Amino acid sequence: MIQLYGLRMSNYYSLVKALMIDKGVEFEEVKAPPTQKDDNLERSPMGKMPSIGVDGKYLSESLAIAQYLDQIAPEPALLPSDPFAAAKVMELSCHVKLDIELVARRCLPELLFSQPVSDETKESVKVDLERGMAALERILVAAPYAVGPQVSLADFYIYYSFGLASGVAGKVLGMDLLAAHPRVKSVIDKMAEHPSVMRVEAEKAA
Ligand SMILES: N[C@@H](CCC(=O)N[C@@H](CS)C(=O)NCC(=O)O)C(=O)O
Repeated sequence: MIQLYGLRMSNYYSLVKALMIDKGVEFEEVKAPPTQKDDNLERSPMGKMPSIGVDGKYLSESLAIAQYLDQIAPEPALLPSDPFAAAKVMELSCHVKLDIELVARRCLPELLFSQPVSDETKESVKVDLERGMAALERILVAAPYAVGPQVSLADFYIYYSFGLASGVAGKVLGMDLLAAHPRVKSVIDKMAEHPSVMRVEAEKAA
């Protein structure tokens, strides 16, 4: 049995939970807010969520956890079997994570904690988000999933990154991040109907 540490409100926690459900891996949820306390740092060296526990050992970072899950429970696969196609899924996931979600995060303190971010930060986030969206458009297939007919890891990163990124863009930057990107929106809408995602969202709302 794997322990999943974190809180349901976290997008990356939700992503890992959806992957575990998809793969039929047995897990239990352990409430663990992000802190700099020793027990949390032992699980996650930056004190973030999520992390998982496996036989008394710990692993953090959603991408590393996803790779681990794909190896212990290969079906349904998160990556195509062709090595180059698999690397393209990782490429897309990295761009979404680093060039969109992480960029939007710079404005998260204003959205979540009413801690205003400077106009300068907002301007730079807007510019960087536009650049990240353009990058995503260049490599997105959206037919109907991110890289083609099958769900892959990239679809989970898109779904769980845009919840945060679109919220920040709309509420803090006054920007509709998806308005000019109907193909990205179609992938998000498709993933909203994915059974594991539906269960995660329902349990989050409960
Ligand atoms: N790169 C990490 C990011 C995890 C992350 O940013 N988690 C957020 C919650 S969604 C967190 O713990 N934030 C608290 C903090 O940064 O201290 C991953 O992919 O797992």
